[in-house]
Amino acid sequence: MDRGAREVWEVRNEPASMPHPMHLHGSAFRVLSRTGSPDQVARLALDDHGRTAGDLGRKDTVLVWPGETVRLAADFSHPFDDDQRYLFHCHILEHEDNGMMIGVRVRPRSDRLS
Ligand SMILES: [Cu+2]
Repeated sequence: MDRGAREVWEVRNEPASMPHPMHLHGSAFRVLSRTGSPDQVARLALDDHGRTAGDLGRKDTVLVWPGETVRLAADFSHPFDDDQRYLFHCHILEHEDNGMMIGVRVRPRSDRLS
């Protein structure tokens, strides 16, 4: 993607799973919604989007509970004039080491290269 991108990511956790603390290196996001939450999380919701108090504000980590879908607004608009790679991964080391990690490449905006 190009620098300046603002994306919505949807992170889903299987119902028969465990909570995964999903972390984005080097940038931040906002939690837009949390659906499919287990009862103990759903009853903490503060709004119609299922968000809890811990979801408010800029975040670099979000806990995704079993059965949940969490939508994130990721923002890569901060200035940087070269390629930059960001990692998004589960913060549980065994999960990260077994593949719960992706890299996102952000290129300089093409209109700034000339
Ligand atoms: Cu995990």
